[in-house]
Amino acid sequence: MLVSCGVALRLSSRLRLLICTEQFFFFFLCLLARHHLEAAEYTVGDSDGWDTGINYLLWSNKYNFTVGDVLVFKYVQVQHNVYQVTEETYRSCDSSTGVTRTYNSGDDRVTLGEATSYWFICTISGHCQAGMRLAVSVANPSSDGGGATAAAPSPPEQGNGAAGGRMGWWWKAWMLCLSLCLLTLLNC
Ligand SMILES: [Cu+2]
Repeated sequence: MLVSCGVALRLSSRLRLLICTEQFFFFFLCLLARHHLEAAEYTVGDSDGWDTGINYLLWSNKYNFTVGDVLVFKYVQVQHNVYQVTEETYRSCDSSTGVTRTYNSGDDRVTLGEATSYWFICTISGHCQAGMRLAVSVANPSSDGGGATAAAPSPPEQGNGAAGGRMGWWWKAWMLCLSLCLLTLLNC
């Protein structure tokens, strides 16, 4: 009787620890997920940064950009720059017209504030022609990848794929949380 009582007590304290741990991780995950769904930060070109010889069409097709996301252009300051331009200037690489903003810090942060398309080029001689141009289309966060996406450098089905990626991230985090809880239970 006494033994079974002790076991019950030990089990219940384990259970309490489990619930406590799980609540902590769930709270932590909620914070992370909320931040993740609200805005994401993308380093243009990932580890390659903003440079010649990189296919930025391929890069931008990997992601589903939503309003509030931030593009970070990283480059050696005097070697490149970032001009936000019109679609026409993006296509012609002629920056004598169609420039809406310029950046040259080498670590430029551009907030994608509207559900529309954005175009960027580097205006150092020959760089735009050599591939230093980027087009991104930005959707509203509430859209499920189709409707509100701006007319479109990237194909519409891209949206669903990237939304799936976000969901996948959340699911992985949830599984990690469950694994940690299980580990806590086994170790105590
Ligand atoms: Cu350049």
